[in-house]
Amino acid sequence: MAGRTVAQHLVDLLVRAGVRRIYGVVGDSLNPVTDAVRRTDGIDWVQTRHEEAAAFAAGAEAQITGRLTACAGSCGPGNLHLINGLFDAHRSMAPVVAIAAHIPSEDIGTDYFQETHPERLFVECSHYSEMISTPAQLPRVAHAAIHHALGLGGVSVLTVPGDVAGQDSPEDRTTMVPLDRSPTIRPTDTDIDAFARLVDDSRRVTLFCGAGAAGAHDEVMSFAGRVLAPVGHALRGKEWIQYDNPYDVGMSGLLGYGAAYEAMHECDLLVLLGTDFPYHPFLPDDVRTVQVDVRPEHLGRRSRLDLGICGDVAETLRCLTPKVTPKTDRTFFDRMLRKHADALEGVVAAYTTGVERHRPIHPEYVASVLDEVAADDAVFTVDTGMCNVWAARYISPNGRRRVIGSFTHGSMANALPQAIGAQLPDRSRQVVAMSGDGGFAMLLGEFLTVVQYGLPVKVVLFDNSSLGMVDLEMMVAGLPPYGTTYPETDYSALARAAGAHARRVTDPRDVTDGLREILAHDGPALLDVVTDPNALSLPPHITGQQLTGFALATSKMVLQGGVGRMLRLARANLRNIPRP
Ligand SMILES: Cc1ncc(C[n+]2csc(CCOP(=O)(O)OP(=O)(O)O)c2C)c(N)n1
Ligand SMILES: [Mg+2]
Repeated sequence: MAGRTVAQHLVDLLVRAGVRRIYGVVGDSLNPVTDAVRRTDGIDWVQTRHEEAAAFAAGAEAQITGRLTACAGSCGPGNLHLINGLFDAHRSMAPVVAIAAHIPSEDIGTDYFQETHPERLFVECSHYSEMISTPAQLPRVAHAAIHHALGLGGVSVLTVPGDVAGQDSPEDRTTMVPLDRSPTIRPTDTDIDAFARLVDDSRRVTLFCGAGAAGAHDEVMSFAGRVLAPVGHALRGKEWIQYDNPYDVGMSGLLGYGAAYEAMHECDLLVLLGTDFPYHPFLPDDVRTVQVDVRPEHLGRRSRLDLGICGDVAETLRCLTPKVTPKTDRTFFDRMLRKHADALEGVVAAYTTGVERHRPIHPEYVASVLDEVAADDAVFTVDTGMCNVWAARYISPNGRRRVIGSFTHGSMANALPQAIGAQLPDRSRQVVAMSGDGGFAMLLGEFLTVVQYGLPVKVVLFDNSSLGMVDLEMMVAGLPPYGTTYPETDYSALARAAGAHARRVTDPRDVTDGLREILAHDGPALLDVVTDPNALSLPPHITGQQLTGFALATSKMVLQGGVGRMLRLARANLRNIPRP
């Protein structure tokens, strides 16, 4: 097509690569891009209030749809604001192209008004970060950006000076590679044979799964069944692996529960499947370890590695399972299932009965009711902070629900903008943001975005007037809480002033009704639940030192922690143990 500008050409390429919307905030240097979006069918501009939210939303849309998404910011501060959301998208491997508009090309290098160097600034949060200095570069550089984001999973950043974006673009004869069909990576036969030998030589095998086990539920179950292996998971593996799992022994890590830690430490072969689980103190160093990952650079970077397999989890297990000798000794497996059920019974007993009458409202009660009343295919976006703990323990995955958060980057304020990106591609799907009051206030302006677009996002606000997670961390470190509290704020009044439906609940008897009411509302809605700031949760494996610190500061605090519907699964799995 002749007579296109660089911006128009770029937008056309993004549409061909599957991008349906560009999230961002407009600006002078971005005008050629936004104008091209305005004139192009099949792509919309989504106007967020803060560019960080634009990047979070783009990352969430990519995680929900699996498609390429995009965000943009104007020169200098405009695109600089994208950075935290881009870090999150990149570390979640969400394919996102970010357009960083730049100052006029003739002024680069003169400390010009708003001058930054986006092509340098974004290097650390992208696979590809390049500047388009002349129109002739556009076709190949844009293709490279798209293919890096889709092919490697993560962010590409294109820095485009406003004047270059407005110039005429050259002809483009490059064919877009259809990257929506990702290839299957199959390990070599030598690797599979070595893997099978290790499994056959081991009496007690444990599997530990991460987000890389997405789409491999059946393969993991049949392999676990053949070798009688307990199956644990990391937080990001939970939504793919924990449901319909007769081998479940829970989650390991700071928010862990159940017997995953024991199963991983007491086996003689640990199989890590698609996990880049970062907390090496939770991984054994005296157990033989096999790791399977499509990304060879992840192999062995967290733990001991006796065999590293580069391959898809599902494909690797499809090749491996028929080659291993079925195991018949159930001793270890049954012991771990019992341990798991006991561990869950233990915390449920500690999680005081009568919580439905507890005032201030106990956040775990809110999460457990939300789990019951939310849709079977709901998307939950979860704020960093205590909401992470409540979602990990109470939101039951089922293979249709999705749970996304800032699980690798660990940024606050992710839930609300991620809900925007999760809702826009499908307004009929229930999207619930589980927000902390600190996180919600941090990107509060995005609630106006939700209302502006009439998105039926439901915000469940865990309003404890505090930065609760940090309160807990300070106590664990033996410090008195400091800088962690906020004055009480009626967020329901704020939400109503913004034009949404909202309700504030302070009485636990209103929680179920309040949740049902906002979920049923046809439009943006918020439930401000005034929750107990002293609802604490501790990982099952804290050190003595941490405990001492904790004990120092905790004299008046109540230590509680439930596990919701997981106990039912654990009890049901126990029934599968054959009677002697
Ligand atoms: C951008 C950012 N700033 C600071 C932190 C450190 N931090 C982690 S959780 C948290 C508190 C979150 O408070 P809130 O959203 O109210 O959730 P709560 O833990 O109280 O449920 C803080 C300050 C962070 N992770 N990200
Ligand atoms: Mg809070």
